[in-house]
Amino acid sequence: MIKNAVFKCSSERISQVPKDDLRDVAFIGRSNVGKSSLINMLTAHKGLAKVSGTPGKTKLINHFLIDNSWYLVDLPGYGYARTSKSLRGDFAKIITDYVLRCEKMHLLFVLVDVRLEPQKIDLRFIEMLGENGIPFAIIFTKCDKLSATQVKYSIERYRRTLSEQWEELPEMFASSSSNGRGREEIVDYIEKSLENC
Ligand SMILES: Nc1nc2c(ncn2[C@@H]2O[C@H](COP(=O)(O)OP(=O)(O)OP(=O)(O)O)[C@@H](O)[C@H]2O)c(=O)[nH]1
Ligand SMILES: [Mg+2]
Repeated sequence: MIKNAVFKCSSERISQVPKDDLRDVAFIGRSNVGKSSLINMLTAHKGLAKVSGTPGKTKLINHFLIDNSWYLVDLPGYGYARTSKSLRGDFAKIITDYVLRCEKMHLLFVLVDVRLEPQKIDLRFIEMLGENGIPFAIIFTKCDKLSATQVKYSIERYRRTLSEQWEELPEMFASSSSNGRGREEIVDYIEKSLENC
């Protein structure tokens, strides 16, 4: 379990991220999917990461130091039209630089809104991760907004879609920042993955 979480720094580019040996666990996904909310939920710190109903809230790479031993990293979202000037392909440079080149990154979670059928932009992002050999897990957000049956159906649908391209499917978690669903499983998974290397 996470005992302590403190804001460390915001970076405009990857040359500015903390220069220590601590590893990053990062969250990416479309704007408004719930990345910042999930960080607050996992750490049980309301207001640690800034949340907003308006997409495009998180604009920088934000490092939160966890138990003095690793970082949770809140990233800007993709798929938000107003940032299109800085887009290279579909994704802003700050995102691709971090995800493809930041050596601190140890584990990446791609967040997907459980209410939506698989979205092209998420599938493209996942494909880019595959092409670059970046391992990741998927977290379905906002599960409080659907019934248990609908959540199951939606996750199955995602599995089926990914199975068309992937032989091995990534780890998947159902979450809700409103009711805390998924907290233990996700934190356990992170802690095991940090122990294992
Ligand atoms: N019901 C419900 N609402 C959520 C959940 N997670 C996030 N939200 C809401 O979704 C909106 C966006 O949440 P954020 O955490 O700011 O999303 P983000 O992915 O960080 O967005 P950007 O920083 O703009 O990329 C806010 O209004 C949140 O309250 C959830 O699990 N359940
Ligand atoms: Mg955010």
